[in-house]
Formats: sequence, C-alpha cells, structure tokens
Amino acid sequence: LGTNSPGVHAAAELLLASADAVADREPLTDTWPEFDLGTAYAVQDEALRLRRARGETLIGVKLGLTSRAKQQRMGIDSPLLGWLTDAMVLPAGEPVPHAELIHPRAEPELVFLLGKRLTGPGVTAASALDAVSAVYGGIEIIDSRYRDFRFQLPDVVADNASSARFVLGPVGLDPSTVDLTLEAALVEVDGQIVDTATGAAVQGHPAQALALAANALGERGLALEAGWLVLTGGMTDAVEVRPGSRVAAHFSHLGSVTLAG
Ligand code: OOG
Ligand code: MG
Repeated sequence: LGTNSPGVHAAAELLLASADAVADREPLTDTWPEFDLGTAYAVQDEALRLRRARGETLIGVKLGLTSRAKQQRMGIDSPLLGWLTDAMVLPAGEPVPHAELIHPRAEPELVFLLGKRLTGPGVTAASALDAVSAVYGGIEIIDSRYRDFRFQLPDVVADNASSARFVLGPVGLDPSTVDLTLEAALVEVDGQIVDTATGAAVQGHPAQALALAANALGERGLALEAGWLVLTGGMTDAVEVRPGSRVAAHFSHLGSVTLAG
C-alpha cells in the first residue's frame, strides 16, 4: 500500500544508525501513517535499551517543547520527554563535536538535580521542587535526525526529543534560594545578544515542567530517580551552532556557559 511500518525495534535502530552515521533522514510519519505517540515512546525506550546495551548509563531525562518559543518554532504545542545518558554530557569548555552532529542547535535551559525520587501521579510544582537538591543553568545542543528538523510529534518522540549533548553550567543553587520564574538567560552568538527569556517561559515555572515529567512517567509506570538530572526545556528558540562561532548563555544567578562552536 506504499506504507512502510518498520516496527519498534527497527525504527529505534534506524534512528541510532542515523545519529551514528551523522546522516539525516525523512520523518517516519512520511511512510508510516499509523505511527502514533504510544508507539513513538516505545521506540524511544527501545533506543535507550540499545544505548545501555552498548555501555551508556541512564542519568536522567529531558523535557522538550515546554516554552511557547520552542512550541511555535517547531509547530508542535505538546511537551515531550526524552532520556539522557552519560554519552550526552559535553564537559564545559570542550568544543562542540561537529564531526558527530548533523545540524546542531543550542538552547538555554534550567536543569534540576534530584535529591529524592519523584513518582507521579499527583506531583505538583511544589512537591516537585521539594525533591530538587540543586538547580543549574545549562545549554542543550539538540540535533534532530530528521532532515531540516522537519517532523511530527511521534517522529521527534521516537528520536529522543532531538537529544544530542548538553553542558551543565558552573553554579548549582538550592532552588529555595532563587526565584526561578525570574531567573533570566541571555543568549549570545558571536558577541551579540540574540534572545532572552526567564524561567517563567518554561510552563510558568520550571518546577511545573518537572512535575509534568514525573506525572507523565508515572502513567508509564516509571519514576524520576534520586541523582538524576532533568533538563526542563529550551527557554528561548534554539540557535544554530556554526563551526567557528561562539554561543553563550548567561544566567542571572547561575553563571555562564560558553560553547566553542
Ligand atoms: C525538539 C526538542 C525540543 C526543547 O528543549 O524544547 C527540546 C526540537 O526542537 O527539535 O529539546
Ligand atoms: Mg532542549
């Protein structure tokens, strides 16, 4: 019928192969019309299983499309989750590994380190924040495996929410000592401020995004574990990371992160 349903395992392998080969591809929904969100999360989980089988360690989760800036740019208004592994950590000061990335973009994020396990349903922003031991600024480097970042919601979920790398900022604060709705990020590209936002851009408060993650995982019988990092989603639109350029995020209380692009 001209349709192509690779199935969960094969789809996970196709997307990992695309990342490994640094080769973009067409979205799965182009040829797999019945590909739905539940199947997409199964593909994401299968890709995590394959990553762990090759030695990667699960260290947390990321949220995506939690701000209007991101939702409007990508044309999808629903937040989503992805997995974080140790292979996605880019130590501060290390250059962006362009040879390993298709078309990287950078976005400033507020990042939580969990001191306690969080299990949905019923997690509120207040109870979520209570489980946080420290909040950091950071930059996520996203890199869709789909050509020109063209995708529908199931595609980007299957692709682990375009995850590629992230850099944790230098300052970790007790979240009770900082008003995260007012925490600002300035995005600088080659010396020019190109965008700004505060934490309120992320679901009204980034702890709301954390609660959303705990509750969404709860529906799948999963939890956010103590010791995990949670990226709460791009506060602003993402900027292209061109080789040789310099992208920085300056936070009001959480320090600066600079990428040598
Ligand atoms: C989807 C990933 C979104 C965020 O923070 O919103 C994301 C994309 O923009 O390709 O990481
Ligand atoms: Mg992000």
